[in-house]
Amino acid sequence: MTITETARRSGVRERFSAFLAERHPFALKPALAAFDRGTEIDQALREALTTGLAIPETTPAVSAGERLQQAVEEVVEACRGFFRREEILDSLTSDEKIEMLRGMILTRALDNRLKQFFTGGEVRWGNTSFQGKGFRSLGQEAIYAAPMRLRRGPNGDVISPMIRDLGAALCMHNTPETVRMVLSAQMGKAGPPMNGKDLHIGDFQNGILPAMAPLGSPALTIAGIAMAFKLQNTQRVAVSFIGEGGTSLGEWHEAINACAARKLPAIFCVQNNQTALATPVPEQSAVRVFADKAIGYGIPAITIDGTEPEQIAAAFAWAAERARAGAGPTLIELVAMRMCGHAHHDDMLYLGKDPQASWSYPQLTEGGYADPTLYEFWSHKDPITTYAAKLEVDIERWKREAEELVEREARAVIDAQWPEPSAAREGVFTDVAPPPSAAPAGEGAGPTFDPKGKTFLEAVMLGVGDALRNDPRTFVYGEDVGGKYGNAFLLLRPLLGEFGDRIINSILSEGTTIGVCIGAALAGMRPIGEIQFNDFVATGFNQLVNNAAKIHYRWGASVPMVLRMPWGGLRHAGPYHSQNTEAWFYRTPGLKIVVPSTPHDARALMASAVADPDPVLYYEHIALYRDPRIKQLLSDAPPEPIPIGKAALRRAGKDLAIISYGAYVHVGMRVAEKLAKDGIEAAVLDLRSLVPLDRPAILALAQQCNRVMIIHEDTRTGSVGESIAAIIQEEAFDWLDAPIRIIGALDTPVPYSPPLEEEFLPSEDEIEAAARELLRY
Ligand SMILES: Cc1ncc(C[n+]2csc(CCOP(=O)(O)OP(=O)(O)O)c2C)c(N)n1
Repeated sequence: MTITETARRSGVRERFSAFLAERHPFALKPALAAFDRGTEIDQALREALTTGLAIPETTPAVSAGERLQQAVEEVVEACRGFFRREEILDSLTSDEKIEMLRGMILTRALDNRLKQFFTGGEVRWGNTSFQGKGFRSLGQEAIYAAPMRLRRGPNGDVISPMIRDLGAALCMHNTPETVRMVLSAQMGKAGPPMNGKDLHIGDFQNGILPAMAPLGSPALTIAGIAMAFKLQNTQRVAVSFIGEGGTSLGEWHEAINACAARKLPAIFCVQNNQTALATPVPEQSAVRVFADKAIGYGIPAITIDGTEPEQIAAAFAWAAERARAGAGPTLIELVAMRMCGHAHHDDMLYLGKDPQASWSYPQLTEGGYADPTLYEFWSHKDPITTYAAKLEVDIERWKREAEELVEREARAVIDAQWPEPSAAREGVFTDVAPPPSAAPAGEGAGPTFDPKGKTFLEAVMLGVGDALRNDPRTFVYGEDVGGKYGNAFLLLRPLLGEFGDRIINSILSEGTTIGVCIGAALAGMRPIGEIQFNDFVATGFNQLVNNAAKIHYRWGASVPMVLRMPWGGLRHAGPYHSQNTEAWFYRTPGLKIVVPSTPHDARALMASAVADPDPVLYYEHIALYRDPRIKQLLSDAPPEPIPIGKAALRRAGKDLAIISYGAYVHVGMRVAEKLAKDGIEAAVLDLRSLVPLDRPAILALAQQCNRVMIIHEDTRTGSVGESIAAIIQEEAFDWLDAPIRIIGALDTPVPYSPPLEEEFLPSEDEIEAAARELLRY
């Protein structure tokens, strides 16, 4: 890199010095010397920083020479980045500069109007005023500049604004519709972004991923979108924003690590505004600057004044160039200060007095929790007045124009309809098929068991193979699934030869597995995620229950992903490799759950799950994987998909209904066979799906048999069985001749030792005895 004209401009030397002092202080002297000589900086730096000392290895198997070389190259790369950003700064056009200034003005006008909505009582719901709930951005309007040089508009880059980033959203799509969308979000009116179902802003068509309250979660969605962009080879970039408080959340770290490991096209921005909700920076983290967090992930980072729009625009443009060139993610820290409360209701606590909406910063009074020294410092760095002064323009007219625009949209929001109350019931799923009626005996049972057939494990593999073959958008993502391995059970190994590039190892993080699948699904892929053992899904719980499950209801997007969940006990595998986690998700609206019990169903339900527009949890019982008793002959061609939500009557009968799913279907069948020897005809219903539940099949069987026993491997309390019993007693009580029996495992963790696990699980004998007792009732 040679020192160019750009680098000679005034101020660059000082900025270069400051940059080095911040990020690479020991390179400051040689780099400045090279700069002053006007030489090739890389070479001069390499010479100055490389030492000829003979040092032994630093880390086992790594020589000191290698380590030092890496460090030198890192500095050279950082300097290149600095000069590239200077070139970008130099290239900003006057139109772009005006847009940034006016964009910041619009952001503040909008923030002021949101505040007025909160205090003014203009919107009424019945006899009371509705203030809405919203987040303020005073002092942080320069975030408008971040997307300036991104690809804006449909099929462009995607940003994930944090709660106070309406400026960044405006920049992505600077139209009156976006202004209205922001106002409407706070006021919960009908229409975009969320038809009143959530208070966050977003417009995915225009590259604005709707924000979420759980602050770390969208970072993983961004990782998934970046994964999709890489697989699609589109050169698009995904951008995550978070506050410095949010950087303490694990999901954020997992997202950076996942993107760094695979050099995904992502940018991570931390907005350090000095306070989380009320927690100051020193109590949040011991880092010097938040950019240092990047060191742990092997990616470059910079710290920038978050009130300087041009610096921000250049930093994001540079990071986007790196991402598009395949160099992976960058971390950008913006330092500014929130000059208002965390949200409207907090203004008073932060400032000691509730401020009026205003173009200038409010006074901090005693009793406010804001730090007075910091507040004093930042009150001289208002990004709007500072930038207007730099550009030497009078902004009064633009302020009025922004106010007028915002007012027009605010009026439209005041006049807008409330959402129809019935909308509260709608949109949990993209697609809910009408509940199918109960299958007649035998139908849907699939081929009979045959020792020459395929195992359950092979059937799952075939199902995944069918999906990979049928649809190039499908890919598999999970821990240890790829490379030469093929998952912890070697289930995927036969597919590695044909689909190795689409069976991708995730980092060891369930949150990442799920979050990446969500983001990739939103970006047009058809991911099949895998949780190595379903017990570990707890680490990714938030992604399932707060992210995947709620997206369609909140903002209407489909999340067509499958999450494979190897599951269950019966193998003496202890409390962390045996659990039944289905009930955790059964009661979470927005997740579908399938629980195949035979090889045929496993393959056919995989086809349905992959084709489904909603997130589907696919539970595959580990004890069935290699069970020789349930092998089935499967055709080469993929089977007809089984509609999700359709149970199978495995055995017809009129005396007793046994309802089950997963491995316990086979226990139920064995008990039914024993009862049959005494002339008792027990029917066995295999649910196959838990969500949607085949209620008609359950109720029809209860009405036909008049006695019902629900058996499952899961612990009893709060189980799916208890829920089904409640449905039957509510809707088929008149047909019952006996109380419903639910048989599940003990309400304890799953114990390890064989005698303990046997005691824990419901046994065949116990189930048979309960059945006979029911029949005697
Ligand atoms: C996971 C999670 N925990 C807690 C909260 C409640 N909460 C909302 S904003 C906030 C502070 C966020 O601080 P920071 O990330 O620094 O962003 P800032 O609000 O300062 O812009 C908290 C604790 C939340 N939204 N999400």
